[in-house]
Amino acid sequence: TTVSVEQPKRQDTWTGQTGFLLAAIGSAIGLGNIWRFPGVAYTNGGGAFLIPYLVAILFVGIPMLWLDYALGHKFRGSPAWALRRIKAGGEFIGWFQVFVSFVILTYYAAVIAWGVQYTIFSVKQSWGDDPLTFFTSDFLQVAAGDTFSWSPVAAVAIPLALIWIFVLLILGRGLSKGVEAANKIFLPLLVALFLIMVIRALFLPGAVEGLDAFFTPQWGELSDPHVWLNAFSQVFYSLSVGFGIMLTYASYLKPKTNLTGTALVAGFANSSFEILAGIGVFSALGFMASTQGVGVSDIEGLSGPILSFVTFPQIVSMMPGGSLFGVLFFASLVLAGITSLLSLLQVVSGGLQDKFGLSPVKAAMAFGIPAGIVSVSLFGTKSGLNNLDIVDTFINNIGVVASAVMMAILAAAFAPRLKGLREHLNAVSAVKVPKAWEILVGIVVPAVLIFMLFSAIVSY
Ligand code: LEU
Repeated sequence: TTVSVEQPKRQDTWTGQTGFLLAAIGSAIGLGNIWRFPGVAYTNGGGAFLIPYLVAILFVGIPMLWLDYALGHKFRGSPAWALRRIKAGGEFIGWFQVFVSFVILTYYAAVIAWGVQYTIFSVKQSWGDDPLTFFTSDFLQVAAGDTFSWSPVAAVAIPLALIWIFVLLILGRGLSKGVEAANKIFLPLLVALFLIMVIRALFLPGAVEGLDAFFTPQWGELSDPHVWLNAFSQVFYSLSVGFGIMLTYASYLKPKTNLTGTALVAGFANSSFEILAGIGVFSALGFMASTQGVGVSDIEGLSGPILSFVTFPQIVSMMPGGSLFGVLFFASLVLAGITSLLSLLQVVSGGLQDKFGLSPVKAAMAFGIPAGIVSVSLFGTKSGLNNLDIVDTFINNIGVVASAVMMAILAAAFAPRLKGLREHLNAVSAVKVPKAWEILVGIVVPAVLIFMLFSAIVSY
C-alpha cells in the first residue's frame, strides 16, 4: 500500500469532555442557525416544519453524528486517514470531505468580515435610508455608480484579510490552546449577546404577529417532498455532520469518552439555538411588518445574506435604540461564524498534519494563505454576493450530500464495519446505540441522501 505516514499523532487532545462539547456546539451553531433556519422553517410549513425537522434530526442527524464520532474516535485521524482504515479507496472520500469544508470556509470567512463591518456600521447606522443599495452597490460595489467613499478593497478585502490572520493565529496555536480556548470564550459570549438580542426583539411592537407567522403550521406543506428534503439538508449543514468536521473533532478526544451522550447534547443545543434564532428573527420581522403596515409575508429577504445585511439594517433603523440591537445582532453573527469557521479550518489543517506530519503552524500557513487569497478574490469583490449564492447552493445541495452518502455507504458496504463502530460507541459511551442504528446508517440514510442528490441534480 501507499501509506505515507504512521498513525497520526494525537498528543494535542481536547483538555476534557467540556472543551470538546463546547467546540462541537460552537461548530454546529453558525450562520446556518441564524440566517438559514428561520427562513427555511417559515417557507416550509412554519410550525408544521418542526415535524420533518425532528424526523430529520432523530433518524438522520443524530445517527450520522454518531457515525462521524465513531469513525474519528476509533481510527483517531482526520477524514482521509480514518476512511482509509476502512478501505484504501476511502481516502479519496476523506479528501473530498476536506474539499467540501475548504469551499465552505472560503465564503464563511467573507461573511464574517461583512459581519464585522456591519457591527461597526450599526453604531452610526451608516447604511442610511436605503440598506439594499448600500449593501449591494456601496458596500459590495455590485452595481456601477459607486457612491461609497472607500474602495471595495478597503471596505471588504482588508477586514477579510484581518479575519484570516486572526483565525490562522488561533489555528496555529494547536487544538487545545487554539481552537478549544477560542470556543471557551466565544461560545458563552455568543449565547449571552444573542439572548439579549432575542429578548429585546420579543418586546418590540408587532413581535407577536411575527411569531404567529413563524409558528402557524401550514400542514398542507408536509405533503411536498421538497419540504422534507429541505429539512434534511438544514439538519446536515446545521449539525456540521457528514463532511468531516465532527469526525475530525472526535479524533482529538481521549480514548475514554462518552461519545453518544455528547452527540445528543450537541444536537439539542444546536436545535435550541436555532429555534431561538427563529423567535428572535421573526419577532423583529413582525415589528418591521407592523411598522410598515404590511404582513410578514410581504417582506422580502427573509433569509441568507439579504436577511442579515439588508432586512436587519432596515429593522435597526426603524427601532428606537436600534444601534445597540444592530451591534448585538452582527456581533452574534460574527461570533457564531468564527467558531464554525475554526471547525472547518481544523478539518483541512488536521488533514495536512496527518498526511504530511506538519506542525499546526505550518499546516495553517500551507493552506491558510492560498485559502485567504481565494476567499478575498471570490467574496471580497463586487461579485461577492452572487458568488456566495452560487457556491452556497452548490455545496449544500451536492457537496455536503455527496460527501455524507459516500461515507455512509463506505462504512456500511464493508459488513463488519458498522457493527464494529456500534460496538466501539457502546464500549465507551453511556447511552447505548441500538442495533437499528446500523439499518438507519446503512440503508435509510443513504436512500434519503441519494434521493436528495438526485433531485438536486435534476433541478440544476
Ligand atoms: N454548522 C454550521 C452552521 O450552521 C455550518 C458548518 C459548515 C460549520 O452554520
